[in-house]
Amino acid sequence: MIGHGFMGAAHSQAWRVAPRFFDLPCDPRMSVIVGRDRARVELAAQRLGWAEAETDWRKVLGRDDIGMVDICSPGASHVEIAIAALEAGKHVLCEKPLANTVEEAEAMTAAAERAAAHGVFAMVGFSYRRVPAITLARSLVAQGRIGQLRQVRAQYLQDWLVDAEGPMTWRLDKDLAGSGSLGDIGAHAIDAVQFISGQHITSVSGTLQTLVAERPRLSESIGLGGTASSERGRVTVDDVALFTGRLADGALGSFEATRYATGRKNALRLEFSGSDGAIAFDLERMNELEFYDHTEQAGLQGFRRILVTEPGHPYMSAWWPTGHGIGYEHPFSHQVYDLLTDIAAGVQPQPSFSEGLQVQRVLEAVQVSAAARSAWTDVAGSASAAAEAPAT
Ligand code: SOE
Repeated sequence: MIGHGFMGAAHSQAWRVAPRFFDLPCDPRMSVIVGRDRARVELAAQRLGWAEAETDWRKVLGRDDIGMVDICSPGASHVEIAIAALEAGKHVLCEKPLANTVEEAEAMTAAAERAAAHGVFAMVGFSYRRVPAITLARSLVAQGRIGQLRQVRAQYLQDWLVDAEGPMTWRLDKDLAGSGSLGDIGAHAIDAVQFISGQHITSVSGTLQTLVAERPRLSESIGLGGTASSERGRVTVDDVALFTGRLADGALGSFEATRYATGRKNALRLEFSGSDGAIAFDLERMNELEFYDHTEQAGLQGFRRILVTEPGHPYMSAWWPTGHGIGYEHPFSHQVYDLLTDIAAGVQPQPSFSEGLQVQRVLEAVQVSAAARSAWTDVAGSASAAAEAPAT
């Protein structure tokens, strides 16, 4: 594993837990965790359950006992590490967004395609695809339960930046993170909409805005620790991303990603309105899915709340008795399960780097549109995108 911040901790937990709840085709060993600072990475190894700590990821790639590299470091590092790992014959799991730019994502996708020809696979970590309610939503749409999709509403709302004196972090630095709310959480909204609808976004019209231009720097600018200093850092990313998107079959979507939605902690809200029904989801109530069946008898129609905790629901037979919900961390274990199962079967795990690249193209189209005062902008490659719906 490369990186030991928020995502490093979440993925580590999944590597520890998945083998105990799922029948995996192999018994993964948590060998080495890599970080730049020796003392901190050693502490992380102990806390997160890794056998060894290392400060140079290149050394790890040369080892025969390493079969997979899990990249949880800031976006700017993804391209170099992922390509080197694939070329060294290691499978790769890479956190989203795939990269900081479309060019980087293209290079990573090309490397992944070369590696796949030799049975070495790469996957991008859009973990919310493995929230059982989201997986269920996708199958309801695929079964035609909402009919023809006409409109989508997608919001990813957080509020951890509301305090204007909150510290700078790498997530506010374009050189490290690529973009702000757009790539950090908007990427999830884009992937979830495309995954559930089975359609790509083909064109967008967007606006981006930075709300707080400067923040106090911590004595250490990357990571969780550090004390505030009097020095101030410039926020170089968007704080709010708003855009309209057209899906391949003509449905219209509104998208919002912000970390300034006071009171909303981690609300990925999705609503799909179709000719025969509708689906609604909110990550703050992640064990529930709302479904409205417009074909039911008039006067008795209404959104029904499905508690997605039955053993027959996706992934749920591995966990607790009916009604005993799961949390933020569980989809990461589902991700480990699917990843290892597909690799063992010699099948490309989803989402592939090529799907990560397509999301990156949507992000870029929003940026291009915003720079042109919201001019409608095609998502690169979207002519063929209509024919290539996201894979299951
Ligand atoms: C990881 O999947 C992630 O996107 C984080 O990078 C975000 O910051 C988080 O809030 C949602 O999950």
